[in-house]
Amino acid sequence: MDVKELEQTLVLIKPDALKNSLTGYLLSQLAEFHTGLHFAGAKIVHVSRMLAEEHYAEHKGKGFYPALLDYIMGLVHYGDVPWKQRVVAFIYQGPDAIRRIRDFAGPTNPHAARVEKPGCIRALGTLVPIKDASGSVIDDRMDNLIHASANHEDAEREVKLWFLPGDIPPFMQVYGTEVNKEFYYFKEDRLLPEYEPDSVCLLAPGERAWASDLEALRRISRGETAAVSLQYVAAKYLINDPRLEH
Ligand code: 3AN
Repeated sequence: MDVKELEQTLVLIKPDALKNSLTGYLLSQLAEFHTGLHFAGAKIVHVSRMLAEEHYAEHKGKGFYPALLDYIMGLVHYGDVPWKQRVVAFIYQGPDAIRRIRDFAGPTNPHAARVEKPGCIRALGTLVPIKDASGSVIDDRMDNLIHASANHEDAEREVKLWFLPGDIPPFMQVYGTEVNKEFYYFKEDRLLPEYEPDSVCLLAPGERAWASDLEALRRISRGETAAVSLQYVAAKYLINDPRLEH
């Protein structure tokens, strides 16, 4: 099968969709019958700040960025109930998967979605004013229920950020993997070659990992610049790990 047939895209069912009991509706909208796509991965994730920052790295510095992190971390919709702070992450796979899912999701802004594409998923979302300390409205937060990768580059980055190779059935894996040969420990934003108290083992020898992550870890451990940050690699290994400061 050629790679185009196996195109993957990341979908996140966001906390506003969970809160409004829309998960089943969204999944039936995206079913194979409608989209022609298949699940390649699925997990329930308590989104750490590290993962949220990496997922939305392109928006860092924008006015809505802090509110966007709070939103994806579930702090907006489940601020007082930590165990409900989660998203459901999926990889959908199949021909033209990125564009097909984006078509079902619709425009980013829920108001625009209602006008331009009534019936699309995001038409059910809402806009919430973001206020500064003095109470003045500085922007809007877009509660748009679903995340869907925007293009091939984002899809690869996002699938590898949220999923390990072992989360995906072997015949559905499209990105290069490699067997790791080193120990990599992580502590306070640093990469360590050996265990230190309170460090977390990201990878041990013999484990299969994304080849691009291993290349990044080798470069970072030599003090060289890597294509992705240490936080980008570490965030995935720390998904749902209670040792991480959430
Ligand atoms: P999409 O999710 O359609 O790919 P992105 O990647 O540009 O859109 O934005 C990611 C998320 O950031 C959106 N889902 C939305 O919640 C939020 N966002 C994007 N642009 C704005 C904006 N101008 N004001 C407020 N929130 C925004």
